[in-house]
Amino acid sequence: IVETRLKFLLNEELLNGDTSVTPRVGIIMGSDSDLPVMKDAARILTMFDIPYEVRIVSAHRTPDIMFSYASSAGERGIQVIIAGAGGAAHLPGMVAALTPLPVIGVPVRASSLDGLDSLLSIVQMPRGVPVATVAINNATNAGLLAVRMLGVGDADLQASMSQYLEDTKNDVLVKAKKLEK
Ligand code: RP5
Repeated sequence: IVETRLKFLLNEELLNGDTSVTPRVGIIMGSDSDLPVMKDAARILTMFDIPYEVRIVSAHRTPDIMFSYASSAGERGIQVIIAGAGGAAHLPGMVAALTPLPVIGVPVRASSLDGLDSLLSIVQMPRGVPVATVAINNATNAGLLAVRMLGVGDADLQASMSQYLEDTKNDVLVKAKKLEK
């Protein structure tokens, strides 16, 4: 992955998205206050050249919008949904109940319980409706998992992921070498 492909994305650019291409990943979140965490998923998808859209969709405040978003996502070309929420974080589970697409949940640290409330709300889905849950505030891993899902049957995307892993390893080796000096 070439460093120059990394763009720093302003919040507004993120929310507007690139309307010229059909998004393959939907990044949704319960509030704009989740955006500082959730933009890490967008950063990863940008690195891998995967089109995405970003939307504020609240399970509690805009349940009708959540319903229409989740139930129409597949027919609009979305292949994976990344859903972030904090507190009593129902969004990922509710969305997973409304679509056959894979849903990745990001527990956002939003309350005095340090994100444990969000984590348990998202990870403890009852049998039958899975949400692939990443660590608290770890939207980077949500983006990477979405890339891996889209990479099934896509050799080029898998090669890019292997390169990413190689780059990650080299980063560690460089830092370890510096410490030795
Ligand atoms: C959740 O409530 C959102 O996902 C957010 O993490 C949390 C707080 O929302 P705001 O009060 O900041 O809008 O629904």
